[in-house]
Amino acid sequence: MKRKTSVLPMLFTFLLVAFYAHCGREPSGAAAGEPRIHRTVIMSGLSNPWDLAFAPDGAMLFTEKCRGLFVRASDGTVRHLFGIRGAALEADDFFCQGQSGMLGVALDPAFAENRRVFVYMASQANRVRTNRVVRLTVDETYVVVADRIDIIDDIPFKQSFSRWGRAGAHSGGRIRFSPYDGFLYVATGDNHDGPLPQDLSRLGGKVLRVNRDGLAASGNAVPAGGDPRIFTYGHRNVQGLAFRPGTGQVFACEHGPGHDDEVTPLSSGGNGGWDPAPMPGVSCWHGYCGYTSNNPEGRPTPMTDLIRFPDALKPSWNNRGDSEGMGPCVFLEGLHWQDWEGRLAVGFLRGARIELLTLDAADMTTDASIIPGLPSQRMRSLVLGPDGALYVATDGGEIWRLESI
Ligand SMILES: [Ca+2]
Repeated sequence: MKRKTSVLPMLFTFLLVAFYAHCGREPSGAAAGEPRIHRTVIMSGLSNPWDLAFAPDGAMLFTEKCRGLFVRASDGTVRHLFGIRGAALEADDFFCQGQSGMLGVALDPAFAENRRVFVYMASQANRVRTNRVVRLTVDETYVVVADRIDIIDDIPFKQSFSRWGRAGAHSGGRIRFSPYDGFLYVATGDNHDGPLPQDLSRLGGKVLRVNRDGLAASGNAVPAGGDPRIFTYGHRNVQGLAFRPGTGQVFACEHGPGHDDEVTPLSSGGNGGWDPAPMPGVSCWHGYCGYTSNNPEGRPTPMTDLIRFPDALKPSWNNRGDSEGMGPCVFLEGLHWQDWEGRLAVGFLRGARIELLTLDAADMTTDASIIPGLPSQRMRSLVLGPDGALYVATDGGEIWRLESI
């Protein structure tokens, strides 16, 4: 008797194989040697979270642009530490406008002993408003915030609306301690002010390098007559700072003008080559040629002008052709990242993605790929947690934990 063949077991097997194949691709589409990424939303409903930092006890400090500094303690409790009314320490001079407000946050490398927290914020303490780097102390229970000292109080702020945008534009705002030299690096912006990035007497359009009191770091090689707190100059609007594992090389991730987002390895005293001031014979609205041309030939103002500044800092990577709002960046560290270990993760705002850059020994980018499977969100902050996971703050109000599995 001929045995009857049922299609049901075959169909079941097919569906089972298809199911596991599908699971294997989700959510990251990992290739051999690449990690799969598991994403967890650990906070949501926040108002423009801008930056975060982890304490050794597991607490996560984070900023909201228009409200101030918060902590999510290791037990999940959230407290408002500093900023508008209701915070443990209120700041009457704090305000938010345009791209400015409470931006970067960094913890002292010796936080466990000295409990010092640093934030970058807009202040109207003086008639001419500025961005400031403010130092605070917070007690071990995250209830008492005290000892406010404004260690840098003279970072330029865009005072009013212009043809190029609103007040508060291009304020920079990322602050990071280098684990290699121990200094605090501070990213500032050009304020839509043409001469500012190449003006060595003012702090806009720069990367600053200071000690914990805000004084110039030793080894800042700013040209003679310049402000000694300047580490590099000639920047547009640096949004990310990262330190390469192993060498400590500092990188700036910089928001471009409609073309040319840049990732640049920095060296002390270097000129980033951005000069949006009009050259002789050129006229630009409000004296700012950042979106047009600063030169008689009509070339778009370059992010790195190697014709006028042949010794300018060379970018490692240029998101050529279409600025997509480069924002934060951080190196992935740890063997759990597999093939991604040592890559530079770069977040994009309008581009709504995270790119991974592979760098050679000379800090130049040899390959770029996208972390697959993530929702399209404006990526505002990227930080490695003490657990080795990558934490992401989005403009949409969420904080994610990206774990490699
Ligand atoms: Ca540049």
